[in-house]
Amino acid sequence: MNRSKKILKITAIMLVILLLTGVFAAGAEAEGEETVRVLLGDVDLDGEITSADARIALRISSRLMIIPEKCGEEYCELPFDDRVVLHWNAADIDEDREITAADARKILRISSRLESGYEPEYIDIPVYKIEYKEGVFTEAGYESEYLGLRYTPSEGIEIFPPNEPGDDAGDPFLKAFYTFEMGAGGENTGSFMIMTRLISFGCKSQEELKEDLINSMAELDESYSIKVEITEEEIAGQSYIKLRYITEIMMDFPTVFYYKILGNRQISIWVMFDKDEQLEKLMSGFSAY
Ligand SMILES: [Ca+2]
Ligand SMILES: [Ca+2]
Repeated sequence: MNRSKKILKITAIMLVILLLTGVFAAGAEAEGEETVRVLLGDVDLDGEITSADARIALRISSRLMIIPEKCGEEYCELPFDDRVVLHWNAADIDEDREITAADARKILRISSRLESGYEPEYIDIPVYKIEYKEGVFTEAGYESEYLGLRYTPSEGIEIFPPNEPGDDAGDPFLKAFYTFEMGAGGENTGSFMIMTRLISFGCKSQEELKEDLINSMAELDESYSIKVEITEEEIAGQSYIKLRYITEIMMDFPTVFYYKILGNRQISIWVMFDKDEQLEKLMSGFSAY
């Protein structure tokens, strides 16, 4: 299999895995730099619950919209990432961590005063006020101030912008929530990819993420006989959760994921290789920004 086909294949598998290991946390309980208060149901953040909010929630539920065009002044100042998280949490009025038609229906009922015993409910959501910035390719390799990483490929390794995720490449949701930063690989060297994901329901600590991974992997293990090892490791001086597994789904590829929580993003580095020397060689290119 040539390299680009291999990368395309692993991108498709990776998305499946990311969906399987969905990690959402209640925003109100998480630690952020600052929190802002949001009225549940006020999806456009203009301070009141109207039929416009129900309409937006419905559009979000059918993946037709990510973020409303208008919002209250104090919210409009926030970076895109933070605003997505606020709109998202406000739309999930039944607080089941999903935006569905049921949320839209409930918001509509409140706006038409049909919801008996309705009391306004507010939640505090952490905001980070750091605009997400993708890394750049330089003469020496790749660097990202946001991630605090540089990558300098060793001999035989090339770096490249990773392929878009297959058929979903045009999906605005994927584009907003997942950023494919870069990939690297070469003949007989294995390959890796860095991607980041916006955590739409607020943020959790790295410890909580680790616990979630352990729990969701235990479930996977039962269903798919996946061997999993979860430890911690430093990359460029930062601590990452390291998840290593071998599975029949992956067949010939041992796989390692590195995860880190950074503000409202989850950073993943996904490595596929045949031998441990290849993993070491690939990872030795990382240094601190
Ligand atoms: Ca509103
Ligand atoms: Ca919901």
